[in-house]
Amino acid sequence: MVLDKLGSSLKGTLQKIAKSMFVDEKLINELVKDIQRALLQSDVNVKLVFDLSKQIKERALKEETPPGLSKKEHLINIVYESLVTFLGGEGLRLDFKKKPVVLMLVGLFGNGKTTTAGKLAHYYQKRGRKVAMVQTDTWRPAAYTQLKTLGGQIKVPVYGDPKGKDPVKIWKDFAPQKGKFDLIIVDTAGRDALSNDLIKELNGINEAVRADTRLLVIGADVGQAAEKQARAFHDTCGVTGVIITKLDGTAKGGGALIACAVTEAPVIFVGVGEKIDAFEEFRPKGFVGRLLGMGDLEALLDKAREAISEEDAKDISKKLLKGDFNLIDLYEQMQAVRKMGPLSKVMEMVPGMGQLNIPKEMLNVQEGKLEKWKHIMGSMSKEELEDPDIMSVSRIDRVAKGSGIGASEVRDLLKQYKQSKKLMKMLKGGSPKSMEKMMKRMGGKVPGMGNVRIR
Ligand SMILES: Nc1nc2c(ncn2[C@@H]2O[C@H](COP(=O)(O)OP(=O)(O)OP(=O)(O)O)[C@@H](O)[C@H]2O)c(=O)[nH]1
Ligand SMILES: [Mg+2]
Repeated sequence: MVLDKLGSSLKGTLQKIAKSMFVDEKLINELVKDIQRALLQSDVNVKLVFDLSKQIKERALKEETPPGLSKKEHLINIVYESLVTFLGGEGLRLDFKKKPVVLMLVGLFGNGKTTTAGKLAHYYQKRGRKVAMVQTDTWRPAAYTQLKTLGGQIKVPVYGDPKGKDPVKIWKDFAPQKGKFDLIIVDTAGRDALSNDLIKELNGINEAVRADTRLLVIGADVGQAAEKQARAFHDTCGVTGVIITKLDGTAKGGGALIACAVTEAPVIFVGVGEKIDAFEEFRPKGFVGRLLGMGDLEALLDKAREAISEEDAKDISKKLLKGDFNLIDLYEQMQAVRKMGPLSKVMEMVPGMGQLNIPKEMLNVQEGKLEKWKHIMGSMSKEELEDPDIMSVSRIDRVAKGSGIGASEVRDLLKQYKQSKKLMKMLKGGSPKSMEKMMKRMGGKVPGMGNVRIR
C-alpha cells in the first residue's frame, strides 16, 4: 500500500509513546528521531523531513496540554496534525457550483496523465457528473486514440483532432460545447524533460483553457527529481493539486511528496494500478489516521458508496453503525464488501482493525458461502429476514428443507449475523482493545468473513 514502510515505522514509534511512563524531553527527542528515520527511509526530501520534525518538536516542548487530553494523547495529536498539514491539510474539493469545472492535467512523459484523465472521468461520472475529456496532446502519435478508447470504456465523450497540430485550436474548436458538461478534463502533452518547448506550449494551453484546477501528475517512482519538475510546472501554470500515480509499484512514494511542498498544493488522488478504477481519493486526515492506526471509517464508506448506490450505502452504513441491521443488510453488505476489492484493504480502513494482526490471506469472503446464504435467505419469509431473532428450531428446519441446505448451515448464517451485529456495535465504540477482547471471546472468528483466526 501507499507509503507502506512509513506506516509501519510510525506505528512502532507511536507504540513507544503509548508504552512509556512519562512524556519528557527524552521521549520527544526519540520520537522526532524515529519520525525522521521513517520519512527518510520513505524517500522524503531531507529538508522537508527536518522542517517537519522541528515543528513537531517545538510544539511538543512548548504547548500546554489542553484540558481533557492526556500528555500522551496530546503528543500523538501533534504528530497527527503535523503529518496531515505536511500532506496538504484538508485536501481539495472541486466546486461544482460553478459549471463547468475545467481541470487540466500536466506532467512529463509517461507519468500517467492520460490514464489519470480516464480515471478522473470515471470517478466523477460515478458521482453523477456529466463529464467530457479533451485531448490537446498533439505529440504522442496515438494520444487521441488512447483517450478515445478510455472514454469509450466508460461512455464519456472525448473531443480532439487526431490529425491536429495546434493544441490551442483543438481547445477553441471544443469550447462552444463547454456548457453541456459539469466537468471538463483536459489532457496535455508531456516531454521527456522540461523543455522550453513544453513550457511554451503549456503556457498557450493554459491561457486559452483557463482551467480552474491544474493538477500535476507525478509517478511515485520519480523520486528526488520530483522537486525540480514540480517547481517548473508550478512556475508555468500554477499547480493547484497533485496526483501521485503508480503507488502500486515498488517505489516508496515519498519523493513525490516534495511536489506538495513546492507547489503548496495537496495530493488529491493517488493511482494504484493501470485499470480505470485503480484510483483513490487521497485524504490526508484519513491517510495519516490509518498510518497511526486510528482507522478511517469515512474512506471505507466512500468505497462502499462506489460499490453500491449512494442511497443504499447511507442506509446500510447507518444501520451498521447503530448495530441494528437485518439479514438482508448483512448479505448486501457482504456483497458490497466483495465489490470493494480485497478485504485486507477494506480492513485497513476500519477503525481498530489495523491493529488486529489478521493474516492477510485469510481475509477473503468465501464465494461459496455467499451463494449458500442466498439460497437460505430465499427460503426465509420477509418477517424472518427482517427480524432473524425470531428463528426458532422449527423455522430453521423449515428453511433448511426449503433451501436444500443443511440446518447447520442455516444456524451458521444466523450465528454470523449475530456476531456481525455485535462487532458493528463495537466498531462504533472504536476501541481496538475492547474489539480484540471481544473477538477472542468469539473464538477468534471475524463474523461473516470466513473463519478468520486472530493470531
Ligand atoms: N501500475 C500503474 N501504472 C500506471 C498508473 N498510472 C499510469 N500507469 C501506466 O503508465 C504508463 C503511462 O501512462 P500514460 O497515461 O500514457 O502517461 P502520460 O503521462 O499520458 O504519458 P505521455 O502522454 O506520453 O506524456 C501506462 O502504461 C499506464 O498504464 C498507476 O497508477 N499504476
Ligand atoms: Mg498521455
